[in-house]
Amino acid sequence: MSERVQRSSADEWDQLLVGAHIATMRTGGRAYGELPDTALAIKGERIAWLGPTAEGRRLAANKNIDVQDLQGLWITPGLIDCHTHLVYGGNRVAEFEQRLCGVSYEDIARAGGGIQSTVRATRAASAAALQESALVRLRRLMAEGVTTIEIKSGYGLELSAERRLLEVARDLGERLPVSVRKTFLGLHSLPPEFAANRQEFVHRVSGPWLDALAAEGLVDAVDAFCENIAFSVEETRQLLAAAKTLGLAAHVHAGQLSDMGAAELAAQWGALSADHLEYLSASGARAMAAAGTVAVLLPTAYFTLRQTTPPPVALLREAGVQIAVATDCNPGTSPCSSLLTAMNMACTLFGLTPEEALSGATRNAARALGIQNDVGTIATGMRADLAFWRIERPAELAYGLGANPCVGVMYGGRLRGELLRTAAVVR
Ligand code: DI6
Ligand code: FE
Repeated sequence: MSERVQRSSADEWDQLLVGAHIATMRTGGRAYGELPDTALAIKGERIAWLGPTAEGRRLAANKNIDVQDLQGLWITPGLIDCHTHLVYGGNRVAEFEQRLCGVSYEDIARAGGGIQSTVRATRAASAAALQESALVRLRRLMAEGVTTIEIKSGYGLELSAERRLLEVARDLGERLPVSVRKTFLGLHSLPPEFAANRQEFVHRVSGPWLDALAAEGLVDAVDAFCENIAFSVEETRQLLAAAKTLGLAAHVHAGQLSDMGAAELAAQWGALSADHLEYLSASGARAMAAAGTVAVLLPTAYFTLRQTTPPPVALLREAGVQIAVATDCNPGTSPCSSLLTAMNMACTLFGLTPEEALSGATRNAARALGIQNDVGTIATGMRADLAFWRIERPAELAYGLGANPCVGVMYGGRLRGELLRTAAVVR
């Protein structure tokens, strides 16, 4: 009986992958959730079956199914970059030079540079120009196995420019096979035209602007930069409350430069993630664990700002907080379009294990976006978003600097890349 069920489902498989090491990134089994001697069947956009190689071959025999022998490659879930500011105008290379002459990030921000200089360049840029520059960065990420990316607005800070950023983010996902999650980072920095009227700005962001953008289907989640150079806990709370009313998810930039209690706030409002967390108290970590709020670590921003206080990783582990890792790709604090580099730095600078770093860019990144039932692990029923690697063991993904062992990427069952040429197509 069970064989008949399996046989009838095998009739519907499109592809069977054999001869690979599979790192499912599921918990509870071997390291990296590795499944030895396992074949993976795909039907349409989804993983249809995982089981012993010999059985997979037998079920697929004499059927119209593509059987590919991957000859020792590793398969992981497609990587997920769960925190980026991918779309922006201009760059901040002059500020990079200033910082190297001793001017601090905060001083530059207070003098009207920093985020504000990117806001000026972004407001002046056309949608086409924004898309072209973001495409370059997105293609680099995708070449490293990224299949889902979160993209924040936050460099427009007026309704029309924020809309343009979110539309560009949406369009990137339509132009390329990658899945895009769109976050309205309305409270990123106070724009100069509201310098004398903070309250009015927070009111507009949390009220009419959020309502309009959400109604246009441009917002999956909101975000706020809760920091002494940006927005207070009370101001952030207003945006989180508005998001909750609309049934939208939330993220919070918390504890990047100081501990203002933003992690507690994020947890209290059931935010999916609190991000950065260089400055985090034990009570903040406990609150996050209790609420299931994921800690998104951004080591390339820490590196760029040459910070010296890493996030309290031991505390996060002890409290049982799930840890994700992302690029924070942005022109100011993380001009980085390499998630593998972020994974490396999560290990070398923050002390994560390579397995934690890879979980952070797959399973826990999915959780940080609320899409863990769809992507981030390899299991029957999950979307067939997969990355293929020429490596000996998965720790290699966090080990290299500037190395890219990705030889193919599959988006919803569709394969792109070199893999097509190097794997032996059996049938
Ligand atoms: N924290 C960051 O690291 C980015 N935004 C934020 O709130 C940096 C933004 C920038 O400097 O352009
Ligand atoms: Fe950020």
